[in-house]
Amino acid sequence: MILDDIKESVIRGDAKKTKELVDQAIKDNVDVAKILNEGLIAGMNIVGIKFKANEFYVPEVLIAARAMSSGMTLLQPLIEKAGIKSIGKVAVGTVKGDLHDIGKNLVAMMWKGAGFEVMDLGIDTSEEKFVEAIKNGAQAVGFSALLTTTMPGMKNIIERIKKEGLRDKVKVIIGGAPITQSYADEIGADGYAPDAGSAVDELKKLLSV
Ligand code: B1M
Repeated sequence: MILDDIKESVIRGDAKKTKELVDQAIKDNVDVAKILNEGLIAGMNIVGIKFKANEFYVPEVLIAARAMSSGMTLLQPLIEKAGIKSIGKVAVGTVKGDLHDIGKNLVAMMWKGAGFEVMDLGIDTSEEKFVEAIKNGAQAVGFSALLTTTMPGMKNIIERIKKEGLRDKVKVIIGGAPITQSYADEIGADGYAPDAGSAVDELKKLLSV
C-alpha cells in the first residue's frame, strides 16, 4: 500500500523517496487527506513514539521531519485547495532572553507532524508576541526555556496574558530542560511536557483532539 510506504519512508527519514511516493499517490488520485493523515502524519506519530521511548534521538527526528516536509511541499497546495483544516492553531516560542532553539524547533516539528498549524515565534520571544499570537487565533501557546535565568519569564507571560483578558481563551504548555511539572503547577500553566513526543500528547489532551 502506498500510504504505508509513505509512512515508512518518513520514519526512515528518506526525503527523496517520500517526495516520490507522495507524487505517485497524487497521480494515482489517492485522497489528499489520506496521504496527509495515513501517510505523512502517521509516520511522524511513530517517530514521536520512538523518540519518547529513546529508540530515536534528535538527529533521527530532524531527518524524519525533513522527509515529511519534502512530501508536504507537494501536498500543501492541494490541502489548501481541498480546504482541509488543521486540527488546531497553536504558537510556540523560546522565552525572552533565551536563544536556545533546538528543543523548541523539535516541538514545533512534532506539532506540525501531528497536524497542527504552528506559528513559530522564534527565540528571545517577547510577551507581546505571545499575546499577538493569541489574538491571531492560537488556541494554545508553548513556551520553551533552557536557562534557569530565563524560565521565570514564563510566569510573566502568563501574567501578561491574564492582564490582556485572554487567559480563558488559550491553553499554556511549557517545557525545556530546567522545567518540571511542579514548576508548571506553580506558575499556573495548563500543561508540561518533558520532551517533544510528549508535547504532542499533552497538546492533544489540552485541546481535546
Ligand atoms: Co547553552 N546552556 N548557553 N547554548 N546549551 C545549556 C542549556 C546549559 C545546561 C549548559 C551547561 O552549562 N551545562 C546551560 C544552562 C545552565 C542553567 O541555566 N542551569 C547553558 C548556558 C549557561 C548557556 C549560556 C549562558 C552560555 C554562555 O554564554 N555563558 C548561553 C546563553 C545564551 C542565551 O540563551 N541567552 C548559551 C548558549 C548556547 C548556544 C547558543 C551556544 C547553544 C544553543 C544553540 C541553539 O539552540 N541554536 C547552546 C547549547 C546547544 C546548549 C546545550 C549544550 C544543548 C541544548 C540543546 O539544544 N539540547 C545545553 C546543555 C545540555 O542540555 N546538555 C546548554 C538538545 C535539545 C533537543 O534538548 O532543548 O532540552 P532541549 O529540548 C527538549 C526538552 O527540553 C523538551 O523537548 C525537547 C526535545 O525532547 N522541550 C520542550 C524543550 N522545549 C519544550 C517546549 C515544550 C515541551 C517540551 O512545550 C512548549
